Amino acid sequence: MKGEGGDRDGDEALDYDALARRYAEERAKRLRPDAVRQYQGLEGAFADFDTDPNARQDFDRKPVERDADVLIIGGGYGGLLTAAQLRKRDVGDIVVVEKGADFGGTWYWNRYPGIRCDVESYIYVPLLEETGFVPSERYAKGAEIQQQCRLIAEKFGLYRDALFQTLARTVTWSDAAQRWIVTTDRGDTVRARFVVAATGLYSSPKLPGIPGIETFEGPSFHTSRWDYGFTGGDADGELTGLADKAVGIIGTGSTGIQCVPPVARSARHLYLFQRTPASVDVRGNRPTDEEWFRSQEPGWQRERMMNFTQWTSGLPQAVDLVADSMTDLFREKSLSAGIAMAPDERERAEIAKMERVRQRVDAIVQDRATAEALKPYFHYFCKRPGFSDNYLQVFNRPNVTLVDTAGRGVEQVTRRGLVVAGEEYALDCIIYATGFDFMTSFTQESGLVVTGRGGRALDEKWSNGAHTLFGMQTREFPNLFVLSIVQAGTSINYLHTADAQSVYMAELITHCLDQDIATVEPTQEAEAAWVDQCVALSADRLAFFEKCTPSYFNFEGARPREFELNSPYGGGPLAYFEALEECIEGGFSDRLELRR
Ligand code: N01
Repeated sequence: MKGEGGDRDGDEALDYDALARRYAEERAKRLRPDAVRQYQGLEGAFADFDTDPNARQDFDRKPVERDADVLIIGGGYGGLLTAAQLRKRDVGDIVVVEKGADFGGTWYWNRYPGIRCDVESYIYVPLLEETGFVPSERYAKGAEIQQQCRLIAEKFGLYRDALFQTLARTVTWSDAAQRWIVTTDRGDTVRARFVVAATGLYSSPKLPGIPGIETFEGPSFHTSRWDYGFTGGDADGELTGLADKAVGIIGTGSTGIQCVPPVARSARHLYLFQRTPASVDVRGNRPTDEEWFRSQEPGWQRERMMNFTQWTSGLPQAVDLVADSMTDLFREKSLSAGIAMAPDERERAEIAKMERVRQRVDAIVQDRATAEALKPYFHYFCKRPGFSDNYLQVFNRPNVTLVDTAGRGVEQVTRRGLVVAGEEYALDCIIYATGFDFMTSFTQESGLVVTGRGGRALDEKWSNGAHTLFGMQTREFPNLFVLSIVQAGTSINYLHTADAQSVYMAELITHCLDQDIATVEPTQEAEAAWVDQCVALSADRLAFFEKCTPSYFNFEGARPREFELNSPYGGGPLAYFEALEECIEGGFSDRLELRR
């Protein structure tokens, strides 16, 4: 097979040893002693980067003081799913505290041009059967995905008690009241029986610590705070404000490859600053066949989600319902066996896959030097795989320059622009597509100060990494749930994991409310056993990521102790879902201490 999809027949002829050496060399070029410390958040000197272009700046309201059965921090999909499952079980008294001015979370903040889901929308966008929403395309635009968030909030009556443009600050357990006392930056106090911290996986944007970053005189912003006031247009592109501008984008991850094409079409000139090339495979988006969509039998969405997670967990099924570029990887015999495969076999399979991605670059990009610079040399799963049918094509445009930094990154930001290899590129605007803090520290990313029983700080308990049952609960912090993928089994479709977690939380909370159970927390033994299991099962993952090019997946190539503890559950999503179901079916008491 030849062409844009690459040459599968040529895999046998690959020099695997030479490529493995090349991967190791490329990794070595990118390792830095400051690892994750090379980045900085949008605070302190960079607080200006954190203004919300979609919120009312003059928004004001009186502080709220009230009780609630459940307080959910975060109105993204994690919080919405949990609230929806609770409502389905008739839990009425729910307050959602949300930093943004509406529901949506990731999809509220990220409105950059070109934004879409990278997992098929029919399995990514949850509760489609409940709201009746039909995504217009297979990989839906961000605005549609946020629209579904609003529909869920409306359907389950969540607007009435939501506190928007509000940051939860402290979450403190009161043994006397058997409640969490939650305070916010608007002076609110909510006394809640249960707290769900659904603060998101990608909610803490980061900027690169490039010297001089504060000196640039033109506009600059992070992709999750896109400034349409400057660029003009909207998420569909046509950024009319850029017609006479030289724009610099830093970053070529999933966000970079989505926002580069619309900027390239609109700007006078686009300079794309690349440290590591992305792997970019075929996307194949297409409009939804409404007749097909409406002919689906009840329960179809969960079935489709499960089928995708089974395939992408290396468990081939009779039928591949999603059948896209993502499951295609796992349909290839070599990779479908990959999960249980010997490490060297897996390595060869991934090298072969990446070779086809490199062949695709050659098939699309005309300039040979640019094509060479765009070829990724790392194992396919070291980073989240990228898919696009218009990203590589932009490098054939006369108004686009790839500034490859040979793995070193941008050297300096000046008043006028960016410096690479001693050369200054004069720019009217700099856009940072540089990603988010990820699995580093829950308290740091969420900004929450959580204090449990006896004044124990969560920060302190988790100072060397998380200690949880199922990634969601932790002893000494009764009635608290944290929604993340740390110590949780994660599907490539994160919303499948969030769905399973929301059902677990809703079942447990409802059980406690119905049975007058005042507090619930993991037993000492259950928590220790889960942590031990997570550590034991993380060995393969750690060995794999030791060979990977630096990224947020592997703490930028460092191996801190937290890596073992802050990893996803190594048993995979299917075993994780089973463990949750078993716990629900067993009435919770095997692993949890339930006190009246
Ligand atoms: O962030 P990233 P992202 N000089 O961390 C580069 C999800 N997502 O926002 O690779 C130059 O992946 C850095 O370079 P390098 C998805 O899960 C989902 O793109 O580290 N460059 C890299 O290219 C995704 O994985 C969707 O060498 C510098 C980039 O910045 C996650 O969000 C859409 C640099 C950061 O890439 C994060 O993706 C979008 C420097 N000094 C995102 N410092 C969906 O469709 C950093 N970089 C669902």
